[in-house]
Amino acid sequence: MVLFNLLLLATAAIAPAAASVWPLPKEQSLGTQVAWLDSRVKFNVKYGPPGDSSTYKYARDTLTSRVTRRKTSKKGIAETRIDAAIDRTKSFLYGDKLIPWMFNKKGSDWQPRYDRKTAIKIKTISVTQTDAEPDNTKDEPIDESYTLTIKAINDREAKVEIVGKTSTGVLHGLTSLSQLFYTDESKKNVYTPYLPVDIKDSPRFPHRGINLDVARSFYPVKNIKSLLDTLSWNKMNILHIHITESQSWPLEIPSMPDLAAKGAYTKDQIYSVRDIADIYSYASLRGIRVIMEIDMPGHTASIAYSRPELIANFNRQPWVGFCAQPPCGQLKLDSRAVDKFVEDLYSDLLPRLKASGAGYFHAGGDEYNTNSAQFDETVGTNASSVVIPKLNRFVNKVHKEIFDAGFTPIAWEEMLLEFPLTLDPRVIIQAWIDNESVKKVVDKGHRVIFGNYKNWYLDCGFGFWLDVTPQSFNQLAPAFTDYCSPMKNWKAIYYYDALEGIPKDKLHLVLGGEVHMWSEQVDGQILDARVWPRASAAGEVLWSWNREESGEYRTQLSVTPRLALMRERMVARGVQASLVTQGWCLQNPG
Ligand code: CP6
Repeated sequence: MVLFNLLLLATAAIAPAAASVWPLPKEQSLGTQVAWLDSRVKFNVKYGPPGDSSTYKYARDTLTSRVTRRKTSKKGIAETRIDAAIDRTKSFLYGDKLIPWMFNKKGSDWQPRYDRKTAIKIKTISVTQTDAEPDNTKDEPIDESYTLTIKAINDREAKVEIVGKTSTGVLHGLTSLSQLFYTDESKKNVYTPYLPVDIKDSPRFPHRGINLDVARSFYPVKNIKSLLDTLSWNKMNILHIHITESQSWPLEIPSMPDLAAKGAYTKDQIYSVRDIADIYSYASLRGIRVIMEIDMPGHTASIAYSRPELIANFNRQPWVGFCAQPPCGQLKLDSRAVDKFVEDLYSDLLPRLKASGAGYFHAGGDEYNTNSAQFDETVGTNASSVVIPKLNRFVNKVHKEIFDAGFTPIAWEEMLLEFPLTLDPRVIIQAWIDNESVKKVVDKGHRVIFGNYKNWYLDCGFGFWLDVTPQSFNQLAPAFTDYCSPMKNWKAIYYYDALEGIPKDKLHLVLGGEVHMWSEQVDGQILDARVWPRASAAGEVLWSWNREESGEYRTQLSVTPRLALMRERMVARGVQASLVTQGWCLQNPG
């Protein structure tokens, strides 16, 4: 044992390294040597053109002191993002935010010990953006690729190099960097066991998101910010915020103050104009786009608290057969008052979102109930020959207003597939039912976002209104275990393959996917444990390339130790993530 330890110190190498970057990079080669992060490591930053900023460097910069940056004229968005990301990276590299290496052996006697005489130290981290920053508000994917290397320059010193074309690429590189380091037993020293590191990475899909329902339950802004942080560590780049529902309207619209005043649960459970701007800019600094959804014409009962005349079949009892959940209530389809309401709403809201840098807006369109349409006097029947043309008019008018405000609209799949309506081909469709839906959407030539309820719904909202009795339990059991069980673990998310049956020439229409956090039975108190690490599994499906595409094959067993490590890392950074597996399994792999 002594001999082995000596050997260890002499070569500064430790046992085979399990890869630790989550999600798995497209290409990575990791060594087994140790390199220590010098406590006075220096970040050399080169920002992208244009401007003279490319010459700026951090003059004096250590792990424990804040960035001192030479004064420039106003910082651009790319510089602001990179600077903020470097600050975050530093905070993650402090000992108390890091995890110990935990594979293969019990205890910590196998860990490398810091030895001043033989240690290889990392003294510089250079961070470079090579290209001009793209317009993040446009409806097109941006280049998120990056390279990350850690190389010895002699037998005492190593250096880190991160290169991205865009600030988003640079951010991803910094995210990966922070995942390559551990603490030793002293909890003071910071090391990577992977020297030399060579990573070339880019995502499989441009759209990697979560849909958070903040209207069944209200989430304080601090929960949303924490979610944004954790999304960014998983290289997830979309927060779809389902902000209004039949149950509540928690969104302030200054020109229509009664909407939230009467539609929110309480006066403290309202997102103000400032909250929304704050959320969008917090997300942008982390490379995340926020997509707000105002669901309509279904799921709108809460509008009736301020404008009863706009809503059909409000709070009908019993509700079964007239809406997906109580309370029932849908916008009237062929009403000038409703048209005016949407115009007023959008003309208040959309320009503000545009100013916050948004490019997409979700128009809703799920679960429209034609039985309720019988009780909408502007429709008066559930006959499709009447309902479809009226729905078509309403939805296309709504989409046109969204286009006119400079956004690309997103709509739930029912609008295209169930009724079906004739939609502008630029409308992006969000599928949620099954793989058939995804295939049908691309067959119709629309772009699609996937995330079916059986695999990618994180909630257990189904049946929150049901009275489960000994008699009904067996009947309901399949639904509870299939979709709804809280035991649906990350593997159900990981093995989901939405591309089944999609022809190669249609693959470009698949933008990516979202996991869904419907909030019938979830609020901010337990959000972390419901979302993480299951959303991380989705994050890897969306980021990492599969066997056909890259020759890399990820089995669930090979993934378990990496996901477990990612979970520990999220916990170390303050997220109350659920457990992946026990320490014993990590220490006895295979
Ligand atoms: N709320 C809204 C929901 C659901 C949808 N939309 C939902 C439907 C079925 C299941 C789970 C959730 N709770 N607005 C569907 C898109 Cl199984």
